[in-house]
Amino acid sequence: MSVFNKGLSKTRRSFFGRIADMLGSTDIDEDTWDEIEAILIQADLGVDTTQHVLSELRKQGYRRTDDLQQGLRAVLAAMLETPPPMNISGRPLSIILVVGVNGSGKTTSIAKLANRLNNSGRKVILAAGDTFRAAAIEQLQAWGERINVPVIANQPGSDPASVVYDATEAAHARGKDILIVDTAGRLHTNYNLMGELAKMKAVSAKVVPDAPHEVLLVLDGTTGQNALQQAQKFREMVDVTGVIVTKLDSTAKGGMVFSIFNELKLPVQYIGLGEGMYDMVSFDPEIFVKSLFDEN
Ligand SMILES: Nc1nc2c(ncn2[C@@H]2O[C@H](COP(=O)(O)OP(=O)(O)O)[C@@H](O)[C@H]2O)c(=O)[nH]1
Ligand SMILES: [Mg+2]
Repeated sequence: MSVFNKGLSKTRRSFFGRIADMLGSTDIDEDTWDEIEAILIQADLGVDTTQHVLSELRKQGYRRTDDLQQGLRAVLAAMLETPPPMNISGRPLSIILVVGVNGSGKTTSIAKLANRLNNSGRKVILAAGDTFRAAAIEQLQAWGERINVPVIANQPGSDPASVVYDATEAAHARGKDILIVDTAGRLHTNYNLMGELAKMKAVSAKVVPDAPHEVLLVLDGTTGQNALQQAQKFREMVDVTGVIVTKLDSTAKGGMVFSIFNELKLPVQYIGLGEGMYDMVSFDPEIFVKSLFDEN
């Protein structure tokens, strides 16, 4: 079983993998459409994306449920896209800002990404920009030690923008080519996250023109459609360039990935399929859809 296949087993077993059994091999009637609609809604594609899928399917004029199943796979696949290569040439220093609400999986995803890049020969350095809690800084430092990537940090409560500045200096001094910045994600009204992110962006741009080169939004896949609302909030604060969807291994709501494409029109760069260092894969539309339907 592939990483994809194993990681997506909850969504597959609860929904898409059952479609064949549910629909059987008969003529299509109104009940068929109701059943498909129910499955898509339960898999958390959201109302708009579900309606899009149904209308695309109805256009095909299928008569038999067997054809409908194949058609569904095709319509779902057509919504997805292979992510473009990230803009991280490393010349000069490439900066990746990672944003998202607390608990979405930012720090873990940063470690996984840093490890991938490091293993492919890139020279990576991390900035502990979530300075609100000591534990957040320590968590990134612990990962840094495990994956053998340096982490630039300051005292808890210090200005995250100055951590970013220090990290760019360190990156230059140590000949690193990619800086990944961890950030805080408290969406409280009395806390100026927008100001904090804007300041981190400004500091990056001052040191390296065009930085940050990528702004990756981390969305918790287990929160389904709520993650889409968070995404809208973050997009109002910062120019998001791509998405990492985490925790798809622990949810049956994997259908939310389709609405990210259909409604947010943002590329999904990676998906998280577990807590371990290697449990994050580049998003591949074909393998994703296949893994949602087929056991092998
Ligand atoms: N099952 C699973 N857990 C994950 C995944 N990514 C992150 N987590 C867990 O989610 C929790 C929060 O992650 P963390 O990186 O601290 O989130 P942050 O607050 O956004 O930095 C931790 O317990 C992680 O181990 C994933 O892809 N799958
Ligand atoms: Mg964190």
